[in-house]
Amino acid sequence: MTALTTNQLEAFWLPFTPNSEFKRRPRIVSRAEGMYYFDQDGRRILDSAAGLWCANAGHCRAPIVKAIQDAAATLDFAPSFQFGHPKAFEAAAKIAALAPGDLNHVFFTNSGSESTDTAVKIAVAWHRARGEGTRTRIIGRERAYHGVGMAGISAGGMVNNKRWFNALAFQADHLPATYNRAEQAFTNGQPEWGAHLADELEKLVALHDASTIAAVIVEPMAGSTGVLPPPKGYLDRLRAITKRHGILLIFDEVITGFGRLGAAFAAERFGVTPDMITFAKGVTSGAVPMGGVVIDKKIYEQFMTGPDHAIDMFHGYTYSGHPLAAAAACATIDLYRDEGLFQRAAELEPYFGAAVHSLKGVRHVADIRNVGLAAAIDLDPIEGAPGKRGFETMKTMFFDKDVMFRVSGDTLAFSPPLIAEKSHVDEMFGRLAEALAAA
Ligand code: PXG
Repeated sequence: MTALTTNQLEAFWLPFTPNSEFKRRPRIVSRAEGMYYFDQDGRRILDSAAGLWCANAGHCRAPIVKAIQDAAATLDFAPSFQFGHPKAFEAAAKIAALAPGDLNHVFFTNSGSESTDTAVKIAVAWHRARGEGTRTRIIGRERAYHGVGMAGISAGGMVNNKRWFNALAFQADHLPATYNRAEQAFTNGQPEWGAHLADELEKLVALHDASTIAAVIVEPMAGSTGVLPPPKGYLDRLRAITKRHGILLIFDEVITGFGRLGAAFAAERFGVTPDMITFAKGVTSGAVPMGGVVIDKKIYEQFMTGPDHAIDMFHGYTYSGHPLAAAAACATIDLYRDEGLFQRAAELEPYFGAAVHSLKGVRHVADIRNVGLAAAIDLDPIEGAPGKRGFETMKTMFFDKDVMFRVSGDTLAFSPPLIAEKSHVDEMFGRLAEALAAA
């Protein structure tokens, strides 16, 4: 395969990328298998990021590939407005079966961002349908990432996603982030400190009154801003406070869903059941775009009380429950079950945690956090150039050490496919230690 020329690189504006720099020396992969990407020259690169936190079953797995191929040849598209097709129902049932409590209904989207928009709209509509139409306020959290749709921008807590687009966003309040380096540095797993930060929700209730608040949305473990595991007891408190005030609790499990934390959902791992769970990424192991919201039956049933000819909720996407995505989801969830991949992630967690913490003391390492098969390493920023050390480390690792991972500022994030072996874990962190020591 020949390398792409500069002209061929020009048209595609890559998302969340410095494009000019990228096009001078592009990082391009053209094939994938299991734990590895391959570049156009056949160089093998260890995928320590499951793509973008999504290829949880590993890449190009045969049963998923076959399901997509069969679907493409059998039913390329079918509408989900007023009509249906079998695989969408099958996928919804499989997802609902994995979700805890009464989270029995699934609304399909195509991405995490659309899932945030959907969950927030359902929350506001549900309160209105019950006669509490004043409940419209959404509460997110600092350092949250809920995607780039309007609800994600509004409820999210990353400054670069907000400041450019603030004029378009709706007003939302934010709980404080749960991370505090002075209290939590180099914690392996959930920090002891920080459960009390959930009590800030009581202050927001006192300020605005519960009758104006529709929902709280949080990532059970913040992913994009650098793997922030919830402090012990934090999610339980959030659940208790939301329940007390009739506020819906939404877990954004776009990253934590489908085994990342060693259970189907983080809700299961942490023993806290929200009213809605948003998902995407791992539902198809990244093979076809798909997202959605798992919804508690009390919410769903509230919408089912109108006349027979009337639409119950004015929301949906052309590609909600797309046949290829639904087929991929069914095959992926079956593969997770058949290979016991969630359990496997749980079993590898102690080894993975010890391996990442072995980098404590390595040059430039300022903090390390982990839970499940997710870990982040904060590097000390280069003075006057925040983000540069992270960016340079990512490039060195990709080009010279054959390892791919995610970088956000000076934070490196690791989230390998759940099929990872101990040798892969040694490889990713061993090579990183070498690269940092030489930098
Ligand atoms: N919620 C969460 C918790 C996410 O992590 C989204 C929503 C949005 O999903 P879509 O499918 O619209 O992108 C995400 C996305 C990173 C990284 O490097 C994380 C995401 C996407 C790209 C990069 O951490 N998460």
